[in-house]
Amino acid sequence: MPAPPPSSLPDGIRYLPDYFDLAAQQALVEDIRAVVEAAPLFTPAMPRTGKEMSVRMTNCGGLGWVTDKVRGYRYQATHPVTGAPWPPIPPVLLGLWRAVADHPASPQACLVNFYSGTAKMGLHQDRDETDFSAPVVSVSLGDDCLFRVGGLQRTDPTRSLRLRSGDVIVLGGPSRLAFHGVDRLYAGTSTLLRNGGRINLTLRRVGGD
Ligand code: MD3
Ligand code: FE
Repeated sequence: MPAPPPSSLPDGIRYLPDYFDLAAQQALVEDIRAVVEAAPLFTPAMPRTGKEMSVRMTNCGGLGWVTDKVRGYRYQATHPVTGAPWPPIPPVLLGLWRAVADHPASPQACLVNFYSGTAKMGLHQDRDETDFSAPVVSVSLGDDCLFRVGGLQRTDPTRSLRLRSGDVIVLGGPSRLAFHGVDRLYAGTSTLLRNGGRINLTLRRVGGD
């Protein structure tokens, strides 16, 4: 029997493995430590049920993505616990956007996801933005994870990708509304973060301007 054709990534996804070298990853971690000092990680909760997510989050940029039981998913200009404005997006991430996003305007939000060893993120679409013409640009730091991406319907077939520290993915065009999630971490695969775990950064345009 002939081998099956290699499964390709959905249209519009650009995978840039090892985009950041080790020194750049270390510098980014320092930038994110400063963000987390100004804007502590919070535990997001699902709308209505109030069920807590296993990923902890914070943001930088003019807007940040937050969620809680009562008010649900949304972008807002201030931290949900401290009430302070989000710290600015580190310059290196603005440079990354300019280099890979192929979009004229700067990112308005950078969501910082922190995964401990057992954290995961169920299959979902990112659709709390109003401007889907801009891509989402993602940076992975720390332990490897198993990332999954499908199509525009939850039941469409999915592809799995092992994301490693320093990898960048650009989710644009038809992939912008693809279902995706993180099935698991591979603990102990990176020494970048002193206490292990994984950080994912997503640069976004929110719209409404
Ligand atoms: C595919 N984060 O924050 S990043 C999220 O690794 C999120 O923390 C995951 O899903 C993480 O919403 C995945 C890669 C990613 C981000 C946005 C996408 C993939 C995407 C939007 C559309 C399609
Ligand atoms: Fe997402």
